[in-house]
Amino acid sequence: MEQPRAIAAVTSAATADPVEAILQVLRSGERFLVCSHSRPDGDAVGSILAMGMLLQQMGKRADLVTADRVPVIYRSLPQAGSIHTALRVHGPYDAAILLECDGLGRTRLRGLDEFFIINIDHHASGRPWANLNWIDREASSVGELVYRLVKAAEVTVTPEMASCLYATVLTDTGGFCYGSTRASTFALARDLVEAGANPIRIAQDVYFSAATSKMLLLGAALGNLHREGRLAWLWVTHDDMVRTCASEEDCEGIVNYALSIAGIEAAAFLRELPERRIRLSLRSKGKVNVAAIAERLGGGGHENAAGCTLEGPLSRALEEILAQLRLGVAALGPGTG
Ligand SMILES: [Mn+2]
Repeated sequence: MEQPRAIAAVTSAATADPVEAILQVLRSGERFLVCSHSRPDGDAVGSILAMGMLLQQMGKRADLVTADRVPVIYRSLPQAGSIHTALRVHGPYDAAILLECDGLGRTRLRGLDEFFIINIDHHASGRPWANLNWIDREASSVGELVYRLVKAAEVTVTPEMASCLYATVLTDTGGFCYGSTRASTFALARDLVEAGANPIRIAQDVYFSAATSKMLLLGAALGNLHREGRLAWLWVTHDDMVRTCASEEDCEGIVNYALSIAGIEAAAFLRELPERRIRLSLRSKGKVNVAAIAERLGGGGHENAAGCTLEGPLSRALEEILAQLRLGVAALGPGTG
C-alpha cells in the first residue's frame, strides 16, 4: 500500500529521534489503529488506552483493537470499553501503532500487513522489525514510553490517562518488585499520581479483585508444586481448568507462587491447553535470563518474565523446560538449596 508522502519522509529520520519521528507520523495522519499482543496484560491494556487518549487530544481518530478481551481486573480502567475485540482489522489507517509486539504475529490480528507500522516496545526480545521502531529495554513498561510520547506531544496528562499509565507501571514491575524498578520508576509513578491516578483504587482492582475460580485453580496448581534445588515448578491440566471453571486470565500470576519460595532462582508454570499443547510462563529473580530460554523455545519476553508454547504432552514439555532451566541454574555456579 502506498504511504502518504509525509509518512514516507519521516521514516528515514527515525533512527535519530524515534519520539519525534513517531510524533511526525501522528501529526501528519488522521486515522490510526492501536494494538498490542494477544492475551493483553496490564501494560498492553493501559498503554493502548493512553495512546488512544493521546490521539484523541491531538484531534485524531483512533481504533483500539486486541485479539482477546480485556481481562476483568483491567475493565475498570477509564475507557476500557473502547477496546474492541477482533481477529481481523480493516483500514484505511494512516498507521498502525503496535505496543510491545516483537512481530505482527504477536497480535494474532490479520490484515495488519497493509499498514505503515509503528513498533513501540521495551522487551529484551524487541527487534526493529517495523517501518518505524522505538525500542527501549530500560523502560519499566511500554506505558512509560507512551508517557514520554505524551510529554513530547505537549498534550495534557488527564487523570484518566494517568490512571491507565499508572496501571502499566504497577503491573509490569510486579508492584514495584522486578528488576526494571529504579528511582525513575517511582518518579514516574509520582508524576502519574499527581496527575490524578488513584494508586489505592488501581491496586485494589488489580490485586484484590480475583475471581473465586482463580483461587480454586491456584489450589490445584499448588497441589502440583515441585522443587529441585533453586528451581520450582507447578502446573494445571486442562481438566483442572474445567473443574474449577477457570478462564485463561485466572492463570495470570500463578507462576509467582513458585518463585516466591526462599532460595528459588527460577520458576515455571505449565498449563495444558484444550488441544494439549502446553503454555509456559517463566519467572526469574534476576540471575537466570528466562527471556533467552523462552526465545530458544520460540517465545520471548523479559529477562525476569517470559513465556512460550510447547508441544504436549505435559510430561514432555516439562522435561524440555527443566533441561533448559537446569542449565540456566547450573551456570550460576554452586549455591545453597
Ligand atoms: Mn510490558
